[in-house]
This record gives sequence, C-alpha cells and structure tokens, in this order.
Amino acid sequence: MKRVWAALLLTAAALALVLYSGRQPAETGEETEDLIVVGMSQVGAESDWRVANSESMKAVFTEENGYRLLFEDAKQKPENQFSSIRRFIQQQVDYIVVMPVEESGWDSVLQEASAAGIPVIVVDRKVDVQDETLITARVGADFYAEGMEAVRWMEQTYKDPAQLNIIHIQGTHGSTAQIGRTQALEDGLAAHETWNLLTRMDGDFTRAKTYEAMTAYLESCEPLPQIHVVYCENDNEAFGAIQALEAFGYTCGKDAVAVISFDATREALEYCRQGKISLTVECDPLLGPLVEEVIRDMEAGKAPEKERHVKVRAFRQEDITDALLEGRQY
Ligand code: GYE
Repeated sequence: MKRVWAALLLTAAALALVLYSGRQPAETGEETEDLIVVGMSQVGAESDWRVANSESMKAVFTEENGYRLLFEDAKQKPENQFSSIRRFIQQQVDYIVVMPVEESGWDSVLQEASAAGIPVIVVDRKVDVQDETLITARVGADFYAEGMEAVRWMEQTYKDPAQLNIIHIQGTHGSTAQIGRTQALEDGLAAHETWNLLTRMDGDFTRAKTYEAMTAYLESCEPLPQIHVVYCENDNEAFGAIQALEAFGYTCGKDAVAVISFDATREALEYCRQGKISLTVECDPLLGPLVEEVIRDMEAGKAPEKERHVKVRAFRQEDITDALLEGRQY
C-alpha cells in the first residue's frame, strides 16, 4: 500500500510540475526531470552538409543538456514539414526549430504556431512570410554573399576572357541557398558581356542527380563544348559533375574545367587539394550551439538576436593545409 501511495504522490508531483512549468516531464531513472521540448523539422539528408547539420543539432539538444528533441526528417518535401509543425503544435512543444526546404508556403502554419504561443526559430534557409513577427530568430548563412565570393574569384581568375563558357548547376528550387547563390551568378553574368552561360541544370543539391543531368547534357552535345567554369551550388553537385566530366574525357582543374562549389566539407577540401575543385566556399553547418544560444536567451527572458549570420570563407588549392583537413569536423 505504501508503495501505491508513493507512486500516486510521485505522479501528482509530476503533474504539478507539468502544470506549473508547462513542460513535459521526462523519466530519467528514478527521477523526474524538467526538460525543454524542442520540435525540429529538418530538410532531409540530401548532402554531407545536411548530415553534419543534423548531427550538430542532435549533439546539443540532448537530455543531458536539459532538452527533449523531437526530430523529424521532411525527406525534402515541404508538405512533410508543414505536418511536422502541426504535430509539434498539438504536442505543445516549447520551441519549434525549422530548417525549411523552400521559402514559400509558411504563412498559415506559422500563424498557428504563433497562436499557440510557440516561438519559431528558423535555421539555415529562410522562410518568406508576410508577417516577420512570426519568426523569433534566424540562424544561418548569407547565401548571396557566398555566391559573390565565387563571382569575385571568377573575375580575378579570368581577367579579360574572349568568352568564358559557364555551366550552372542549381540546388533545390525555391530554397534560399539556391536563390542566393543563383542570384550572385546571374549578377555576374549580367555584368560581364563575355561570360556565356552554356546551360543551366537542376542538381537538387545531390551528387546522383547532378551526375545524371551532366551526363545527359554532354551526351546531347555534338561536338563536346569547351567548358571553362562549372558553378555547382553545393559540394555534392560538384562531385557528381566531376565524375560525369571525367567520364567524357574532360580534366577538372583551374587551367582546364574550373569547378566551383559551396559548403567546403572535408571531402570537397580533399578535391580542392588535388586541384579538381578550384574554389569551394564555406558554409558552416555546425549551427547547433548557435540555436541553443537563442533558446538560452529566451529562457533567461532576453530577446534573442533576430538574424545571426555565419561567416563566409573561400578556399583555393593553395589554402588547403594538413591542419585544416585534420580539424575539419564535417
Ligand atoms: O549548401 C547543401 C544543402 O541550405 C546551406 O543545403 C544549405 C544547403 C547546402 O543540401 O549542401
């Protein structure tokens, strides 16, 4: 009987805790602990960048650190994200963290989160909403600035070309990373009469799709074109493009076909050291600690910084050192 009372008392105490803090109790052995519940909707696992980004979140939002993480993978489909967010609202999570697949379509679901009083933190890509107050904070890169690093490199490398033949491989359409990186190249093309866009193709940020698209393009060319630059909107696209180009007899390198990529994962830095990627622009995926700072600020009653950008760096072959490669966590 004593045990029954003890159990009842414990349950009542746990219930009181939930009512008091609005938080869900989590069982950790004998004890009941107050955890901050974070509902997280991730794009998918389309690239090495994305995998590193998810790992960074999972490493920070642990029970040990005081969180219960509800992690959902949208498999690159915006509609999956919208249903995840609605589930999180029903579950009355404390925070919603979203890495959006695309920018559009967010107004109503974020209004629902706001009506439920749940702060929304946008990570990596952006959302395009009428009412900016629906977003508590955004942590991520400035993708246009990244693209401009590449455009400036092209300007410096090809001073006065008679004609510069460029292939552009785009990322997932409608994602901020695609929009910003594409805009930079478009501005470069508009500013230089001799820059000539051979073709633009969709690589969806993946190696496989890019390999297929590049192979299909080269198969359709008779004779094969002279290519100076392949502007890939992420590393994985660059790996696929290089594989296809080499299969058709092209050499990738600064004095042959210069491949440009974004992310600068360790594998891309390796390619860069070998000279197969001529420029890789860094986009830091390790955003977990920055997102946690936002939550910590809010827990302490402070208004978080509304927009936090990670810094942009670009690497060429001569910048790659052993120390850089060894220290690379992704
Ligand atoms: O460059 C790419 C990923 O949104 C910054 O998405 C991200 C991009 C990144 O799949 O590799």
